[in-house]
Amino acid sequence: MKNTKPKPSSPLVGIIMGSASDAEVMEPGRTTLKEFGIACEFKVLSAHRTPDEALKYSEEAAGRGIEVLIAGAGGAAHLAGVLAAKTLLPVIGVPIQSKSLKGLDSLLSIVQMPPGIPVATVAINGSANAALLAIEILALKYPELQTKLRAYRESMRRKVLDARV
Ligand code: RP5
Repeated sequence: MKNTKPKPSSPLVGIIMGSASDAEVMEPGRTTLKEFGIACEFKVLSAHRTPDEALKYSEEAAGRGIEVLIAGAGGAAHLAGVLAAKTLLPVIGVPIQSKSLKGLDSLLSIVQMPPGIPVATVAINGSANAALLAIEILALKYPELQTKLRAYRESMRRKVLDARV
């Protein structure tokens, strides 16, 4: 029978970042997944500093039960594209705000993938939205995530309507 309930202990999402210096920006993604009861892997792997390990991770991710990848990188940010090249899993890229160009370099590097290998791209430093998009993808298979997403949106709606200004 098809498994339609995510197991809290087995990671469904891989959050990969190009440097330990990206961890703070990627943390809201991990927190968001946790709030929805989704376990994830949270790892540093670099497309240029550890290319072999990054490719191996991507190649083996689906076989280990990962269903969506999130990749954060800054500067000439090719990590998401490199991971996407080695897997059929959906890959969501998070452009990290860089010092010299404020993340515009990261954004364009990730969003401008040539045809054939797609990478979904969220806002600069948008790891929480990357996690929400990953949850929406997972919700196609796990109906309880749809229920949680509806409740999440309702709580946002309530906050706006109850705002006192
Ligand atoms: C990229 O270079 C990383 O994703 C990071 O955003 C940026 C800077 O890395 P560090 O020099 O801080 O390690 O590879």
